[in-house]
Amino acid sequence: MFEALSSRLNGVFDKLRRRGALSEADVNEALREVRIALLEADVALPVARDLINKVRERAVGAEVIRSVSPAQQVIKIVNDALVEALGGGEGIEAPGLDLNAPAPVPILMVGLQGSGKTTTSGKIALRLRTREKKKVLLASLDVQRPAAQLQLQTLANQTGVTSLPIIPGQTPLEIAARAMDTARRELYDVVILDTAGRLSIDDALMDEVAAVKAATRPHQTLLVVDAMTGQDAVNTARNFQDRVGVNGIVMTRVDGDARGGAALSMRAVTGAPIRLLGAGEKLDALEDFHPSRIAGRILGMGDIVSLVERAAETIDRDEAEKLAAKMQKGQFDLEDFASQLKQVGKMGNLSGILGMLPGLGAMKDKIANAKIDDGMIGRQAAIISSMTRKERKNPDIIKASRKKRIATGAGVTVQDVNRLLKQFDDMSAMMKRMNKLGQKGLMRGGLGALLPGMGGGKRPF
Ligand SMILES: Nc1nc2c(ncn2[C@@H]2O[C@H](COP(=O)(O)OP(=O)(O)O)[C@@H](O)[C@H]2O)c(=O)[nH]1
Ligand SMILES: [Mg+2]
Repeated sequence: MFEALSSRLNGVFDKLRRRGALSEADVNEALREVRIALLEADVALPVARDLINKVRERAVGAEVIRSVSPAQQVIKIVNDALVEALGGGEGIEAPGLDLNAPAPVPILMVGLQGSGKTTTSGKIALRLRTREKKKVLLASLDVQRPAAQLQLQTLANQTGVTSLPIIPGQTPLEIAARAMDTARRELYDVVILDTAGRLSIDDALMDEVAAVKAATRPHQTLLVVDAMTGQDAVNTARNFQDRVGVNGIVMTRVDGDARGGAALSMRAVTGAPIRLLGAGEKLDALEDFHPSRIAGRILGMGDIVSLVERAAETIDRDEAEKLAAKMQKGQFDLEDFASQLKQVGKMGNLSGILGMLPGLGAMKDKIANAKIDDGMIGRQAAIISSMTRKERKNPDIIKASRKKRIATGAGVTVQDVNRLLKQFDDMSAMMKRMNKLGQKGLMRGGLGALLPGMGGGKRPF
């Protein structure tokens, strides 16, 4: 999400930075371009207009134009306005889920069909069970699709939480009442009520959802919207807010290439904060929504905090320390290289990771052209696993016939094998040079060498 917007804005700001001194006209011209970029990213018109007006008011002041780095000031003002639009501000880090109510806390999931309600219910259940040690009951009120209740039951099994037993023929209201009864009797902390969606807004859906809401009085009514639907997501949200009333939004499919404007419009249009993001089909692909980090990502400043958090969750610390020690002693071999690749692979989508790195936002296109794709890691790993243990420990013995055998085994060409070996050579050489720089330099060198075209290596395959 946000790639196009991010690269447009970076273009505008690069131009501004090159100016040096800024006149009021320069700022106005830049803001006009920012406005176009926002609209192209599907930000709702009034939201874009307000944001620009706010920025202009703050930026056209004499201090900015006379300051040492006027462009930087303008960017900072745009950043702050984006954070505000995203629902953040002084002291607001991330709204997250609000469970601050007597147990059992009811959470009602609403939204259109296919927006991701059921999947998100499972994700929230998993997170509450594992991170917060909550006792969670999942209940499907979806009597529209025959398999819907079973879908939730399966998710409950996968996440290790209980789902309300299915009684065929019950109405959503009856199921909701039974869920709340069960939760009170069996002392659940949280009850997640997953409702049926429709393909589009209709009265029957709204009435049904409103009735369930009135009967269960949920502490959180979460509207689930699909980021890929852009402006429609905003219209859907407005409708649900008017007719049902929601106090939180979950935006799903942010792992896709949505333009992101909906995220920027939601707060202004509905008054409700985006609380969570769905970033994939897997049950652990749920993220808190951090306005300031997202703004940083949009402005190409990189979301280094999220990156470090993700790394801390996925990278095996012992393994990393072992590798670092080996690097320092110059004993790093292809087996270690493969292990490093595996760690990077575990962190997920490579371009997603790159997007979080500061300064790389603007390089996105270049990276895309260099065709760094996630398959690359897999192919490199395949090449290394086609080698014998001896070859991995001592790559120098890999000559023509061995290369041919390895390439055939990995389903790649001999050139691919050569490229990998060259990359490994570059990396080893760099490590030796960096030994003097200590750990920090090493880590940087390690990552750089993994990203051909940016570090020591050559073109990726
Ligand atoms: N890529 C991606 N797919 C998602 C996400 N959330 C849900 N899905 C998929 O969207 C489809 C519909 O989801 P579902 O939860 O059944 O939607 P519901 O009709 O609102 O209950 C399923 O195939 C999900 O795997 C997400 O964050 N990213
Ligand atoms: Mg569903």
